[in-house]
Amino acid sequence: MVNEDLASLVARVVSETPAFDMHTHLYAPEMGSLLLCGADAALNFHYLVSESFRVHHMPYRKFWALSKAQRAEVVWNALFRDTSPVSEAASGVIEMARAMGCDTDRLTLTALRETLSDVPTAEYISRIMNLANVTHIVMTNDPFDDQETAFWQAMDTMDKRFLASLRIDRLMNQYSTVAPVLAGKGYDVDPSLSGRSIAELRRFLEDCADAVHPVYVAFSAADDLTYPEETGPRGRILREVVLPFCRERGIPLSLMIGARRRVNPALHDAGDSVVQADVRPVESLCADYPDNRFLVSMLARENQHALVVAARKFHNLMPFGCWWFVNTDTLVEEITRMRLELLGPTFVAQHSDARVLEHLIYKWQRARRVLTRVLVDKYQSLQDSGWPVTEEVVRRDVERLFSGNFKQFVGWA
Ligand code: HDL
Ligand code: ZN
Repeated sequence: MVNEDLASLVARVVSETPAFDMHTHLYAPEMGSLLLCGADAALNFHYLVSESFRVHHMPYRKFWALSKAQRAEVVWNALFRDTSPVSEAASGVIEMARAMGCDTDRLTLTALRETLSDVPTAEYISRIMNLANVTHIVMTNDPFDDQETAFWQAMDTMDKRFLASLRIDRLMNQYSTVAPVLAGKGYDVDPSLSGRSIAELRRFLEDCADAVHPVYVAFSAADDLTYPEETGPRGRILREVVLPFCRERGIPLSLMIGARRRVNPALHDAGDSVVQADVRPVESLCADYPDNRFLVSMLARENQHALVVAARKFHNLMPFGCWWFVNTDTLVEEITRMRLELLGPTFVAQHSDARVLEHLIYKWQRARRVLTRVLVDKYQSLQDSGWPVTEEVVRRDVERLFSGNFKQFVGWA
């Protein structure tokens, strides 16, 4: 029997505890149109785009020929008029609309467009971060995205609530393609990693980090990440460039494993899928590099348990968030229970992966609802065993799960 006082205490503390959103696709407002917000951006979110095709079955070419506003209309009609918005992403639109003041009992696309803003002013950003109770937002910064790097020189003067991470998927997974791009930027590298390539790749990472001051370095992989990796350039770049760079810079490497890209290319960003991967390379990396720290998130539900067990073996391994296809109420609850039961409150409970500013609202409301449910259950068991569960210990644990574990892991001052 849950003690109502305990349930309301946990709910209040979880609600009051700010979150440090350690993985998003948001950008500082000074980076212009890269920071997405507003109704049309929200309805063009790739999760909703892919779900809408299951309803309207429009030819891909016809859909992509539409304007952003027209695509938003098609998505709205499919997911909010012709069917019920019960999916994670569709119901999220209703939640954020309600939080922003819409009458959701008669919500229209027009009302949504009038209530949300397409312009991310400082006030609008603060309003949404306050609603979501998020204090910091970690961006995903791609050194090979020229539209984005055009802003990098000014990074130091940008909104301090937005922090950088260095996302090096293209270096790790498409080195033969980026080698000539790097050579064109003055780095003496070649596709076979001969000559000064390794030293120059290290200089490239140092130059990127000097510009954006990343809190971590990240790359994603499908199920092809092996370690030691003898074939292809990724193994050498990882061992001889990235790991020493992270160790000497004192920042973790984030491995995001299980994303199989462009399974349906016609869906663009919505065309990626999931694949079950092997956790053993993660264990071997943690074992061989005890002075490196590894943030790890895996995309397949089937990998979650082995990742948690690996985190029991290696304290330089920090599982984080419930990523993308496992960021659903059902799987977030399953994963959070698994982690609490095997790790205690020593992991990063969630990240939003927000692509649109207003996503912060529903993704963190969801995260708080699920964490509250799970923590009430766990604290109730403790209390039933006679252990004192005070507001102080609940607040300490939730602060760790929402920010402290991450900040400590990345050496946040
Ligand atoms: O690779 C990633 O960081 C993923 O999060 C992808 O960006 C994915 O498209 C996404 O937005 N997931 O939420
Ligand atoms: Zn992401």
